[in-house]
Amino acid sequence: MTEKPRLFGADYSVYVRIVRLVLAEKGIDCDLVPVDVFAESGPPPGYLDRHPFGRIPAFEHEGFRLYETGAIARYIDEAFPGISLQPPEARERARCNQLISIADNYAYPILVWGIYVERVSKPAKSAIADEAAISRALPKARTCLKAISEIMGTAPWLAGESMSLADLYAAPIFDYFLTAPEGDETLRDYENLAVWWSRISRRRSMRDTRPL
Ligand SMILES: N[C@@H](CCC(=O)N[C@@H](CS)C(=O)NCC(=O)O)C(=O)O
Repeated sequence: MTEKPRLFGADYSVYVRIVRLVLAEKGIDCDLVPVDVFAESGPPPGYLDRHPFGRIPAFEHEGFRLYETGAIARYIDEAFPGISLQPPEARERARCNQLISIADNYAYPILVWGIYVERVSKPAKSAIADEAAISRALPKARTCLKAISEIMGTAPWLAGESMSLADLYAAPIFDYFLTAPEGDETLRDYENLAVWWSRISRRRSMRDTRPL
């Protein structure tokens, strides 16, 4: 009987949610240990021993400590039973990894920080949205959706015939992006992504990991 893994982080975090989605899709129970990196006092004492860069998530399984979402997600997929979330065929797996890189390097900063944080999150905290920043982010957001849409093509999932880590990386990013009117408007131009979104957003794992 393997020990229950522990995930350190907060439910609002895109990256923590990616790991929670991987765990949920594989049917693995896990303890979420609260760590709020955005708290005024910073992360709790000792957290930097788990994650020297002070980000969330961090992960521990039977004494094996890990940080960086890509490493955690692949470890969970390979070390635990359940459906496989990495395509077995080399080219589909390369597409899956390409999409993960796109999510890390372009979609997360542009769709979440460039659009969602400015348009939705800041006004919700009575701060003023930076319209110039949104205008600068919008063409880049289109580039993100166009690239993801082209890679997906006519497949049912982003990296091919089966749901993969690529879908679980993109889904929390899209969930925030689509709360902004600009997100909804942009998605309408990419029919395959709109169909993908209606497919993934209805999954139980998405409901169970929704930030409170
Ligand atoms: N490269 C990290 C990125 C994780 C990340 O950026 N997490 C965000 C929350 S979604 C964070 O901890 N931000 C705190 C900060 O930027 O100081 C990973 O893949 O896990």
